[in-house]
Amino acid sequence: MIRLFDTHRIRYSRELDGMWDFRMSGFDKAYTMPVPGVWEQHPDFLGYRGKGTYTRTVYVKGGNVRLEFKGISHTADVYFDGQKIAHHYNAFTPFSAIVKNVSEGEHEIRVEVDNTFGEHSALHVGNDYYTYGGITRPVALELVEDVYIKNLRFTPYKKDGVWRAGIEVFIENLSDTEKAVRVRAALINTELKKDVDIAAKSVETVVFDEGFPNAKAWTTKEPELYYLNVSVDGTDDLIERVGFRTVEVKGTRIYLNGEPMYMKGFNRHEDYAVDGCAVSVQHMAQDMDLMQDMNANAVRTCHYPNDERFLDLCDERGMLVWEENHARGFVLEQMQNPNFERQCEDCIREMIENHYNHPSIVIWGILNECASETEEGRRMYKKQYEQIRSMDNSRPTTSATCRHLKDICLDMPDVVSFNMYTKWYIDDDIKAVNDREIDWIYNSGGANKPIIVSELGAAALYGYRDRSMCKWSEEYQAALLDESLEVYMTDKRISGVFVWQFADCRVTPEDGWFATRARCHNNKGVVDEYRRPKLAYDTVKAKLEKYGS
Ligand code: ADA
Repeated sequence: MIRLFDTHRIRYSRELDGMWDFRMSGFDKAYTMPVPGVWEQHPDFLGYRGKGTYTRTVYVKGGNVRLEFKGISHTADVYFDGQKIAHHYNAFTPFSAIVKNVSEGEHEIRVEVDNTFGEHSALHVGNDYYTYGGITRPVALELVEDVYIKNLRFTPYKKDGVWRAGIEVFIENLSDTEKAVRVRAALINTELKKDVDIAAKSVETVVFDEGFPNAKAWTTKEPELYYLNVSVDGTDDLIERVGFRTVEVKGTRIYLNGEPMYMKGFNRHEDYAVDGCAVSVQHMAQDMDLMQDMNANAVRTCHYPNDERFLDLCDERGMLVWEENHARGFVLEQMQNPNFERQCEDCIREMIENHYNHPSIVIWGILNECASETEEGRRMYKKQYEQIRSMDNSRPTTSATCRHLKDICLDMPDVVSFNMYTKWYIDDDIKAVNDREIDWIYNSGGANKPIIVSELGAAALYGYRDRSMCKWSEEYQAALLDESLEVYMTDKRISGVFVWQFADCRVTPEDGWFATRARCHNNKGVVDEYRRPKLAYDTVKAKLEKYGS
């Protein structure tokens, strides 16, 4: 499934999950490979970095074929009957392509997938997570009319105590002639309609602005969701699931529906022992169940946009989301890769265009631990914050820094966030370091802003118990999290904490520094990669229950 609900009743849509033919460059053998999936699951490709080709045939009745790929890791070139129809970089954002006037019958789809590193890939690099290879998220094949709904945006707000919403419907006319169409939007027993003329080969935006007096708010405790059903002349439709909520920053707090909110939860990589990054819905649900069992109300999509089915789950469960663009720990030299700025810009645009309607996303993040201590870095941070605000001014922005006492970008985000590993990487007093960090933030552009501790934690090897409390033992990790959360969650200057990290994840073995991590995994999970709880599980559960309500 491509979403956790049906997005069409009129438009023909089917999913291309299943076994595709597969060839890996340099291998003579023919394979079949599951989609969604990662090729690393096959014994011939356990750690393979290269170029693989997926192929399958599809029968279509004829017409305009629209293919939607929710994620291919990390670069894709898509061919339809041998003609190239799309190129896309980045495993973590969706893309689509349309082939017009396809004849009835069997047709071939070929996807050339590349997960190699090099200058061509500024964001997927050797890192403290793994870049897998494959068609890692779902694929849908649709048939669209010459006039179809390209996208829609839902912006809820309150006026005079009544819920209202702006609804923007983006309609594309693929034909060579102008078209007159009627657009309908149905939401909570309200039916709206507008007639519009759309010029040939263009996109028109139809805007509704309406009150919904019977709407109930989306909150973490009661995440009320509604189906917004938009159609065009009864020949095309798009169904979105929306929630009425507002997010705003006032002084040093973040407000959800006018109430101060405290975000408490986990950093979660999309990585599961046997799934790789192609995490199944069952394992997404398991992650959600475990995080909520530990009393979390928030999750950070470290360090990239997430699978939309997980975001759907967050909408359903009232889980607050910090979603961020794809970047982890780049020094200035890496940010000066000639592809870096364009690849970041593409990622931000695709993230917001596709994830804007999720009520659970309450903050956009950028550039985790990048070169925010440099003037050149500052220019790029500024450009990315401006891009986000130009696309969405309904949510605050932030960035997780580790350039402690040197960061020169704290004046730009709405919320200041920092990652801190006191008593893991730096042996010092947790409270003293925290006080020093916040004092410095207040004097370096971050005054009068909410503060979030976006990462804190320690590593432990699952099953390694040692009552001496040495590092890497489960006992040490539990004790460090207990002490850290006590300091951060009782500090009234802090509006949220994200434990690093929910689950152990695979790291890139080719990279010298990360290859030194035990098992070639980042072992700071509260559960391991099979979601087996460590001692820290109950420690974090107790702390998140006690504080942050
Ligand atoms: C950084 C980084 C995380 C992870 C963490 C760690 O804060 O943002 O991705 O690498 O350090 O485990 O050291």
